Amino acid sequence: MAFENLLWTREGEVVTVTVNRPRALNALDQKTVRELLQAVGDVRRDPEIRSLVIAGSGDRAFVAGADISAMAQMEPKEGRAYSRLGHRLMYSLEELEQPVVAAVGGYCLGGGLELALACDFIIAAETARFGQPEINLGVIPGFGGTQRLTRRVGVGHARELVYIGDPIDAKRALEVGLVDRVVPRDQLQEESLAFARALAAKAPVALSLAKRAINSGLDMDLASGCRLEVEAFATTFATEDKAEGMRAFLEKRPAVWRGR
Ligand code: CO8
Repeated sequence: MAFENLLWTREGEVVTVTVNRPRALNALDQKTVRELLQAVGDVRRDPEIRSLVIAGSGDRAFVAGADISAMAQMEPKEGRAYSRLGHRLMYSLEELEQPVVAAVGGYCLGGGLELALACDFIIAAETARFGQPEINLGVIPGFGGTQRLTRRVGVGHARELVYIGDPIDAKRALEVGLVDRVVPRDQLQEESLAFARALAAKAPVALSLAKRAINSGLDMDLASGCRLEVEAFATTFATEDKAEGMRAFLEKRPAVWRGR
């Protein structure tokens, strides 16, 4: 786990990956995006890891966007490649079997908001600020913001954030459904970890199937999504955890999940 721009910490079944470029407010250059892809791959390959938290180092930012000094030099060809690289990262988070929590303190802008939107949950400090300011740079969101933001907050709020580019505070982000909960800044780390631990304590196969059904279902019509759910539901019946979960209920004791 040797990363230049990330910190990797593990506490039991929960890993925290922290974007660590505080001098650039944790802006995502290509190296950082590649390292995040590698870190997500490391989590995917380790079934003992049951949930992932993504955070930003320092007090000021989660991630203040893609790296503007790098993008300033880019021609369309490099811009396309950078955008594709970012999309690979966001898909890798959505397709990860383990649930992912974004712990957002400070600025969460542009590519940083797109990173948070690819996570299953967004927990925000009261001091967090969210926005898609790309319009003010003469570009548009390029790591999935026009799509995932719209799916998350609806077309009206997404248009305003993307067309106007002004950031919103955590309270407003909660009102529009962009974030899942808001906590005091000094409790962000502990609250995010506690939530990740609660996720880690659930039946892992069932949770990953629920994640896949919800994420894939978002792109389907209702009937196709329900067919997907039937198959995912049936798959849980082939797991040891299903037998254990129901037996434990009937025996009035807590279940012990094996992830099989
Ligand atoms: N990229 C590179 N460096 C950054 C970024 C960034 N996104 N954000 C901040 N920094 C750097 C600053 O340049 C500054 O560096 P230095 O000290 O060397 O001058 C340092 O971080 C601290 O920033 P500020 O001095 O500006 O701090 P302030 O408190 O005055 O302002 C802000 C904080 C409001 C967050 C301000 O820094 C800002 O507006 N940052 C840019 C935010 C932004 O526009 N983000 C969107 C970028 S575009 C994007 O994310 C597109 C995603 C899709 C990419 C598709 C690929 C093609």
